Amino acid sequence: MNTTVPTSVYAQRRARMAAQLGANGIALIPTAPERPRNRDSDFLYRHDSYFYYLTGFTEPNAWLVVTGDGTSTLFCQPKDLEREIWDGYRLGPEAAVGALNVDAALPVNELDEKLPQLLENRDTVWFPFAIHQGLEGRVAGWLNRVRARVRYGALCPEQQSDLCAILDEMRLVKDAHEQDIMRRAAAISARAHVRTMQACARMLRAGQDVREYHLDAELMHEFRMGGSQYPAYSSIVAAGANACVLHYRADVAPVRAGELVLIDAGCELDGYASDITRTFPADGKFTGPQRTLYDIVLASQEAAAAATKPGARFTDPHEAAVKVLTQGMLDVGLLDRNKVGTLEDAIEKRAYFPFYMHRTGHWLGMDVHDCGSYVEPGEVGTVSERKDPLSGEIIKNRPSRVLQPGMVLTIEPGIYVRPGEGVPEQFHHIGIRIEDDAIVTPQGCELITRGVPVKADEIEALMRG
Ligand SMILES: [Mn+2]
Repeated sequence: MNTTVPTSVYAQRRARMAAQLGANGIALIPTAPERPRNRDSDFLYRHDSYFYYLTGFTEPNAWLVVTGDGTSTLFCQPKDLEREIWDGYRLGPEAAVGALNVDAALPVNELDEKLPQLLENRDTVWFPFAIHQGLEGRVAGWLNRVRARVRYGALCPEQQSDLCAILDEMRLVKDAHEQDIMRRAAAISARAHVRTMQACARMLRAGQDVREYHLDAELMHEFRMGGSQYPAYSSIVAAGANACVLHYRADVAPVRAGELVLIDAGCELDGYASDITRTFPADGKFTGPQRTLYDIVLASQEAAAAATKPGARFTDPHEAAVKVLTQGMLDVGLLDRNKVGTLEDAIEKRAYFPFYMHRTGHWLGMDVHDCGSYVEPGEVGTVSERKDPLSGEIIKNRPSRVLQPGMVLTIEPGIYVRPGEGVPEQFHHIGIRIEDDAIVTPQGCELITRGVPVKADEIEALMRG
């Protein structure tokens, strides 16, 4: 259970959600299942983000039921001394009412008996669609039990609605408690990147065999020393050419002096993710071509950060980054002016795409790719069509989300150079990404991950030891 946030905060979130269910609505929110890994071992347990957002409760086998009048009922594991000896402490329904600030708590083994009663005489049942395998079937089973009682005067809900539509909008704007946790998660991750860069240079200076997994271990050390429960996603530690594989993991490749290392790693703290990428020279000194591309990526990130402010669209930072990246590609000969034309032509034709093939950011929160619509809700009907210049497919454009204070997103431009016809050899196999986490503020944005330096000179200074 998270004790850093007062239980009243979760109660207020439940009340805000309840007010949107309709007077006769009811919402069902299960937490995540435990997942077997092999034989009788489970994967490390991670609660469901929606459930946690509304309860702060981290035990498995739990459900939250909220009715339109604002009444919250928790179903959780009953106290069981024998199970607790093996698996650990359980809060239990009796203590849960006070500890979690809910109106009622019941043992989870009574779920199938109690749910049909709770669903009776409601008009709409809300639950997260397409998140929990088998949930739709369980809801159907409970509704059938209600229908069997129609001849006794019971009314059965006639509508099912996606609860994510309500919760995604709420989660998109982070309150002060969430921002505080995210700043602390970001600070731990920043320290982990600093530690890892320094360890890399130090080990190479000492003549040691440095592998990607050694650097992964340094990250994990700092995450856990900072109190983080686990990484927010599988850390990417990519030495040399591996940086051009976007979803590479930390593997066994040797880390060599003269090559770059790309690390995309962030910890999860009390249910919230951080997400940082740094690219640094393994031995602490950029080569000329590495530095040239690095400075282009950094300039594009600065342009994207400047475009991250209230009233701007979610796509504005991406467009700002693409402009700087494409200009840089033209300047250094990655793109040939004679073939792609002016900067505007190159952007229009998406000529940068072979070297920059992903978006410049995503929402960040409890999930590393957090929920929340990227389309402005009031403008979903405003559709324009264009033909993608590369695939030829028709793309429907809807107005992108307008940024507002409290939204949190990453800013992560990059350049990835695979060898190809006309690609200058000095840049072959260089992959660079720079990623920071930004909270949109009333004035602009706050980069919460700058505890780890980002300027090339500062990285070199840090790695000199
Ligand atoms: Mn990211």
